[in-house]
Amino acid sequence: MKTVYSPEHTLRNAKTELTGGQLVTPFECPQRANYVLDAIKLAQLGDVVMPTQWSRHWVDSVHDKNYLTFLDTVWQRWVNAGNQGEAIPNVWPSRSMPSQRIPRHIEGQLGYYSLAGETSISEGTAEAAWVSANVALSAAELLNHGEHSAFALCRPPGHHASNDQFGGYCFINNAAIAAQKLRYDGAHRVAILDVDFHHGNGTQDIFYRRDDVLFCSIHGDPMVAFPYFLGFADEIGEGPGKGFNLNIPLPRGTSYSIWRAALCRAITKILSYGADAVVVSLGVDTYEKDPISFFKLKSNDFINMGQTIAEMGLPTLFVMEGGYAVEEIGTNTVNVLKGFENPTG
Ligand code: 5XA
Ligand code: ZN
Repeated sequence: MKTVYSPEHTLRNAKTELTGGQLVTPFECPQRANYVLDAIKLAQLGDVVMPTQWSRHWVDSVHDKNYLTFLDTVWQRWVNAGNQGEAIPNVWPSRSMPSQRIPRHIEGQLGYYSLAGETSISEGTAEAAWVSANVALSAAELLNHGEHSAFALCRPPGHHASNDQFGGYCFINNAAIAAQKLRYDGAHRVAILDVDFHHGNGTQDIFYRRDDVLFCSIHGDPMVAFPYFLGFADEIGEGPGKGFNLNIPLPRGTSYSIWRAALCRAITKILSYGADAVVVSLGVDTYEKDPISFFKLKSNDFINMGQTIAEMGLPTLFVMEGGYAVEEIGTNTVNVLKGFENPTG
């Protein structure tokens, strides 16, 4: 399997994350992608290729134009306003202030265009997010050229980014734009299978009213896990999208046997949907030692995860999302990809 990777992910190198009332070094750090790349080379998974530059059209097709302008300009505007630290939102349009006006002040805009406050915007963040989008699009193009599978080593991740909001370490929704491209390239029906520990609220939101992209997610119960306000089992899609959204929230301490039963449920749904291609939002923060999650998957379980996904027999694009047990992220990610390539092994 080929991997698409760009060293320019390091443009995203924030120094602060608001967690536990403190500004800590972000869990989503450049070392993550470096560890994954090293493991791919060590396992001789296949060629590692650079992304090509794609038209903005693909990103425009899932994100609001004004949001993208905000993303492209926020850092300079933040600095110009005299701020010393990284750009962190601190006010939101809450239930008691449901105004849809977009503030002019950068502080107000940060709140308007964010869904969480842990994710600081730093110099280079927007540039890295655009490179990450190009990584996803280039990997999708490999499927268009007849590859059965490809791995987009995206960083920053994307599945929390909605049409017009960043947060949860995500800015541009890489899996969503890849699904858009696969549709355009001829797949009539695309399924997105999100196996990250966290619910992919952004991806769900983008496709919630559509029947041409099925979204299935297995994740920590949002009553007790980020993103808290989306990801419940009764969210099944709306309008033409009704029946094309499947959420499987699972409790603290979930082991692989329970998790795998959920995967098989999602796979049954994808097969009965008749998907022509699958995009896997591949987070490995389901791992037992992940510092911000609460499932109990072991490194070897990720091999079986890949093998089980392979049983669908569909063209599959893996898109990197979360995973913060940094020293094991390479092994766990490559285990999924190796499992996919050796379904019987
Ligand atoms: O998949 N999403 C993540 O791994 C980020 C979660 C951020 C929680 N504050
Ligand atoms: Zn996650």
